[in-house]
Amino acid sequence: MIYNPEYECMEAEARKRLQLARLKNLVEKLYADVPFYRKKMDELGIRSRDIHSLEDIEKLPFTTKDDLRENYPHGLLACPKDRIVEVHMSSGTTGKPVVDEYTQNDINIWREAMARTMAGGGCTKDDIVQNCYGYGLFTGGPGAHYGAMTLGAEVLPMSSGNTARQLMVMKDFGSTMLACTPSYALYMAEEAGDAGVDLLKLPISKGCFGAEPWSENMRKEIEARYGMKAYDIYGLTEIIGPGVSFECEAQNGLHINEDLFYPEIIDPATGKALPDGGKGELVFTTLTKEGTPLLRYRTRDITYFMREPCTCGRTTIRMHRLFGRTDDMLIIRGVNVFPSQIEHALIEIEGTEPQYLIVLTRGESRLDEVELQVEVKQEFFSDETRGLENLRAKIESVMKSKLQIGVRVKLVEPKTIERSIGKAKRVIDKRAI
Ligand code: DLL
Repeated sequence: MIYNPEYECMEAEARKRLQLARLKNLVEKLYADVPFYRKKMDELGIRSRDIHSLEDIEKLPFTTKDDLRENYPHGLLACPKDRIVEVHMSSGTTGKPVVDEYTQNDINIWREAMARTMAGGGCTKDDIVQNCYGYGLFTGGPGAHYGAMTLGAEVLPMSSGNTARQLMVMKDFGSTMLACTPSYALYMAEEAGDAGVDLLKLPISKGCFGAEPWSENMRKEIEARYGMKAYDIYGLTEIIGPGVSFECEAQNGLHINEDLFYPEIIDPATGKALPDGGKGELVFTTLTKEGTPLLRYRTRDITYFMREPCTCGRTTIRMHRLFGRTDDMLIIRGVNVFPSQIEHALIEIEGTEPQYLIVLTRGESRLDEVELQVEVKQEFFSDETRGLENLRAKIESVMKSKLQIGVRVKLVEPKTIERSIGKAKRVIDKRAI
């Protein structure tokens, strides 16, 4: 079902006119209300009157994750603080989170974007949506919640974890749609087997999965294990959360809600627009947001645009499912983690050396496991083992509170971790995705 044909099936020229009008408005507003953008635009000598076509967007400055970090927490706010009704956050590069602050109107836009997204996966008012994306500061839980409610579906706000209870609810309440990370969907499927729950006999028939990289193989496996159609959904906290782009029944690229989020693909090295179909870094401008609107935000996600018409009837531009990122951000159990965050946390712990290695695996259980090898000062090894054990427990607890994920720490003697002459190799990712 197409939730909003007026915007999703808009004629191309009409959409461009709408995007241009919204872009000019945004530039005007950012210049007037956000000193950070005013300064950037003054440096480039550009104002909204210089924007005559969508191509002119290239004259405008980019925004990066570092800009968000430096302006934490409220530096990019574009409206009076008392208009904010909700806040979400995700990890930034060195510990400072990335913040999205929403006005009521922003929440309404998010509802609309997520209603389109979940309708793309077949959600209707008759569905019972088991929402196991995390709630709290993460955008996944509330995003899917708003989308399902807007469509009139029934929502089970499960949040992530407690798999035995997830399976019980799935069975007893007859969930028809699943919303979670793809790796958690597979983990639950494993557990279902052990718990004697036959997923193929349950009414669950579709799911919308995202927040982390996944492959066609994972899709096939989820579809086979649940007897469902599995749809890829994409988004990021900075832009709105989930709801930026989504697959339709054709499962051939993700439709971008481009009347709300203007997309570009650039060469990450030069910042220049790539010819159509070129694979590069995805950049978004939020066309209608009020709280923390962003101009040309560099997502660091790699994809290309697909402009051929889609069989579903939507006319929006599509992006290929992601190929990876231009930076070293890891997504572990759906949580964004930068190796630099780990490094920052370690520096503050007495007794550790700044040498570490992150080893990622995805075992039988299908959940990501993290081993953090840390070099510690020699004296710890000559000490009684209690010292080592205390240090290990301390690092684990610091990591848990800083990263929001459990990490198994292995302490190693100085000079054990292999040194590299060039860029240090901090991560060994053995997950087969
Ligand atoms: O993960 C928003 C979201 C929630 C999307 C639920 C889909 C479903 P962040 O925590 O800010 O927001 O992480 C955003 O996650 O830049 C991508 O690198 C990655 N990502 C998100 N969706 C996908 C996907 C949410 N479908 C970052 N495939 C993004 C691959 C994805 N990677």
